[in-house]
Formats: sequence, C-alpha cells, structure tokens
Amino acid sequence: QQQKAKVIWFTGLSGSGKSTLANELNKKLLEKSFLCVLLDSDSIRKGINRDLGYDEHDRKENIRRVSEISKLFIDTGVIVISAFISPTKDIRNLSKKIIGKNNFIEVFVNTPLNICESRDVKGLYKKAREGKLKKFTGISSPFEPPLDPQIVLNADSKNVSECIGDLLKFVLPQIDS
Ligand code: GGZ
Repeated sequence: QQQKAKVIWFTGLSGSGKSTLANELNKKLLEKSFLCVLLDSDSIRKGINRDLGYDEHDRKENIRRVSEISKLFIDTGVIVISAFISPTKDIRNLSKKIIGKNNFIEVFVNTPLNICESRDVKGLYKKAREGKLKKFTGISSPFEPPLDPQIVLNADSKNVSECIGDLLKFVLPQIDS
C-alpha cells in the first residue's frame, strides 16, 4: 500500500468519543492495508508519560512528547492517529509546529460538555464537580474549541459508523497515493 503519512489528530472533551472514533478509524485503515499507529492517553499516560499530570505545564509536555513521537512515525512513513484532549489553542499550535502544518489533520469531536457530563462513563465529571478531581477539563480547567479544524464530527447526533464514513471521505484522498 502506497501511502502519504499524516497525523490525524483528534481533539475534544473527555467522554466526547475521541478514543472510540480513533480506534475505529485505525481498524478501518488497517483493513485497507494502510500502515498506521494509534496513540491515545490510555497508552501514553500509562507508559512514556506516566510522570505527567494535568496542570497546564504537564498537559503541554504531554502533547509535546506525543507530537515528537508522531513526527518520528510520519518521517518513516507511518500514519499516526492521535487522540488527546489537547485543550488549548496554544497546545494545539505547539503540536502543529512540531509535526508541520501540512502533515496535520485536525479533527474536532464536537460533543457538548453537557452530553459528555451526562454520560460520565468513568464518573470523572462527578468527581470533578465534587472537587475531588482538580483541574478537570471543561469543569475547572479550560477547553478552547478549535476555530479552524479540518473536520468537525458531531458525534452526539451521528453514530460511530456515520462519523467514520465522513472521516474516511475526508482523510482517504489525503493519505492515498
Ligand atoms: C482531563 C483527565 C483529568 C483531568 C484524568 N482533566 O475520559 P478519559 O479520562 O479516558 O480521558 C481523559 C484523559 C485525558 O488525557 P489527555 O492526555 O488526553 O489530556 S491532555 O491532552 O489535556 O493532556 C480522562 C483522564 O485523562 N483525566 N484527570 N484533570 N482529563
């Protein structure tokens, strides 16, 4: 499979559906014989970034390292699917700068805070509201929606396969060569 290596970067709140969509995209691309790798907070924060927390400095360092890793992959021709909250414009700009704007496909998973909070799959929003979890994105730490993402997925009104369909239509022409 000939491919153009890009970073497909998912941004959005905790519980917005980033990881689900990123996993599904990874599966679909592998089925089509693209060579790709998935990076998300579950794997990265348990391993290479286990020394980092969630204050502004640590989030920025988290994203800086992930971006450097992503760059190494695309330099060897591997497509990267990254799913991190990456909450601020400043943090996402750092990532774009490291990876290079032309190699960066920004995907905004636009699930509103009230929906993410009502799902609360891991009970983290409840803990954040009770003050037991500090600096929680959307509650006690900022989330700045991206102003010019390449694609917006309204994952609250569309199901996973509809979102993946939209995403593939947009992404395939950019990675297929
Ligand atoms: C946000 C937190 C926090 C705080 C723990 N704020 O829903 P999850 O559990 O699985 O995804 C969240 C994940 C966010 O890590 P990222 O590396 O994506 O964040 S960032 O890009 O801002 O560095 C959540 C869990 O970690 N989590 N504490 N305070 N999310």
